[in-house]
Amino acid sequence: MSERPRLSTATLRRASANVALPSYDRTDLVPGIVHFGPGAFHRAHQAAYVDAILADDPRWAISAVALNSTDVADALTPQDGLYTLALLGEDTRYRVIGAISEFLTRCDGDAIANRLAAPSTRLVTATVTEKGYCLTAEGGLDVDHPAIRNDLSGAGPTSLIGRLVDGLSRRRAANAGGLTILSCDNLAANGERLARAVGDFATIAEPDLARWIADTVRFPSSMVDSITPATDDALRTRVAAATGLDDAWPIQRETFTQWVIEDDFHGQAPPFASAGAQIVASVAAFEDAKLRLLNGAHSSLAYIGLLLGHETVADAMADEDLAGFVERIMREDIAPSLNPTAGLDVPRYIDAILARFRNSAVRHLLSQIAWDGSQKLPFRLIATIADARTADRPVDRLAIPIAAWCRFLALPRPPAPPLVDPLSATLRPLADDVNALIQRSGVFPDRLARDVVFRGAVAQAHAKMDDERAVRAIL
Ligand code: CS2
Repeated sequence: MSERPRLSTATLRRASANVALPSYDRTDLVPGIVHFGPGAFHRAHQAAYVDAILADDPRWAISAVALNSTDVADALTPQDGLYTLALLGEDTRYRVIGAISEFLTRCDGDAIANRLAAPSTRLVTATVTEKGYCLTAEGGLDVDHPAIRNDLSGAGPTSLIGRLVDGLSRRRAANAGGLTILSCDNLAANGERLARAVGDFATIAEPDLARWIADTVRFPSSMVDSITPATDDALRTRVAAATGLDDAWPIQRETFTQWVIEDDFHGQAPPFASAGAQIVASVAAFEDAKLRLLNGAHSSLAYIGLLLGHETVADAMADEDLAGFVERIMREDIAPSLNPTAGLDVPRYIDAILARFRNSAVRHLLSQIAWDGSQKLPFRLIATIADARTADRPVDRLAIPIAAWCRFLALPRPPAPPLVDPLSATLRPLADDVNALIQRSGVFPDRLARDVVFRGAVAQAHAKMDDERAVRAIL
């Protein structure tokens, strides 16, 4: 057993001198934000921005709602919600984040609805990953999704959408006024999609409420970016050695961070700009560039890299064949799909992303990025392919990561990493036949599923991926 004290309010003063600590008095905190999904990304990204504004206004603390597992609450409640953020670099820096003032879990249904209804709550944020939105391929609420069916049956809400509508209903009854609900997930037009899902649900469950929501609740979109590898024991050991305190669940991320938020708030917005966020009239161009270039390249590296036996993004980038392929797909296939009016210097943006991927201080597992391909690929690569077909640009190179995904699905496991995907039961039987996967998985929009040019390009790439040498040869 370690002799070190565990991180908590009482032990904070014993942290090593080089650790940055909350600069505000945590006893003053009032939760003004309800956040759904306090996983690693939220704790590395939005919570760090909130941490930076609490000294100016302690009424923006976070009430963190974990919808599924109670793991985070179990680990951090004994630490009074405190955790360490490691900012990875040649000289890794450590910062204790104090922005989360309470945890609620799926057992606290009433408390969650009350928080959403409280006048002190002015902002709701969410990082529930793509699958947490329960959307159909066409973008509306999937009313056949088991969680949505359950929530519409009145059995008590379980999904993000069900919980939001439940809380908004209570807020309206309490006359607590409007609210801003801000999606922080990697979905194109994330605010619009969330608004539509909440609106669709409310229209079925409580039509009057749907009208109230449309009039009083704002759903700005936002683009979020910071590479956040999952926590492992090596991080726990490094954090304990560097801070002098044991932390059950520290978080690590690269130093780069970006948050672009659409300026569409109900009432007062938190002063996130003072913490480095960009508040802009429209985030669409930022979202497209980030999802298609960074996340599209990430998923390409993951599926092709795993077939080539690589473990991390930095390993995959050290493979010149693969790094060259990814750079070409970004510059020659993805960049032409972006809206040129965005005011973004695309070549420099690509340079910066490639440099971030090469950062060997960040040990980002390809298997982590490979999760949930059915939910991620539509935003990351499939939309780019659909645009390329409309504009009559070639799709042969873009077809290669799709074919690699298909090969990845069919790998024997073990030794391949487990298949983590909400559609795994549908995908596995289709993975031996790339045409069946494209036509019957529900992942590809009808237009592409019927498109013989696209299907032919994927089938051709797929046929040439029998072993590592063959995969390398088509890059
Ligand atoms: C990654 C993202 O795991 C993944 O799928 O592509 O989490 C990526 O690291 C972030 O979006 C970077 O902002």
